[in-house]
Amino acid sequence: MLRLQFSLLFSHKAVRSYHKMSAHKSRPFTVFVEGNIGSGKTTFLEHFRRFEDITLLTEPVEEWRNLKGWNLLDLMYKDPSKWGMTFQSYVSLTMLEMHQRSTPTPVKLMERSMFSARYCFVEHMMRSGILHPAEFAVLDEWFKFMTNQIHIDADLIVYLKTTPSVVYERIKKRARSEEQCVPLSYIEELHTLHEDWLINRKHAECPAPVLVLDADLDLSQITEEYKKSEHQILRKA
Ligand code: DCM
Ligand code: MG
Repeated sequence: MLRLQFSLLFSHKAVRSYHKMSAHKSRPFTVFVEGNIGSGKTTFLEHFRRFEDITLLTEPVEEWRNLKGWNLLDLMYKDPSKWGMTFQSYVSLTMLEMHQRSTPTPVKLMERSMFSARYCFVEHMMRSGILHPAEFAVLDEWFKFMTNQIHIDADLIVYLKTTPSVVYERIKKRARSEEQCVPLSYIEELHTLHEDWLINRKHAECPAPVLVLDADLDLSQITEEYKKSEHQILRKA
């Protein structure tokens, strides 16, 4: 009897310490920052640099611009039908690597995700006929495999909501060389796809609750807007 009680006590203790350990080692609170091109995603991430215990993962654009010397972003914008598939499959790979990257902090903030790649950019390429239906089918099968077989953590999506004409002006000012040929109609279509995914929930799975911020505001006012998300992202009581 005594032995039984002792072993029960021991096992309770073991369970408690196991929980402590797993709580400590548990995965970080994971936030995706989503929004149209030029919506200020990178600026939003920079805002959080002042806080401790948060890992910032910016979109791997530099990797897309230099894969063994090849600028896939540029190739894709110059000849989307030829390079769209190659570009989006490399985007998926680099995004998956970001989703899988372990972080030493309790909060992980990521610029975009595999989900916006699929539901906004690949979706646009499919609908506009840039991707051949067979190319789309391959990308979609990869996406389904990755999201079904590999657990992708997501706790919150911050949606930097903008008006297409506002970000269009910003993109022209920012003058990222590859994007200079982008027409307003493309930005409008991407806007609709973000809205359909995150607000209207029309055609796809949304992996986490969505916090919407007004990202039309200019730099002098945007900090106040960003601050509205600190509470949820930093998990303050
Ligand atoms: N981009 C893309 N497809 C993706 C993700 C991004 O074509 N799946 C493009 C859009 C921008 C550039 O990459 O031209 C970087 O995105 P942003 O400026 O929105 O961070
Ligand atoms: Mg950016």
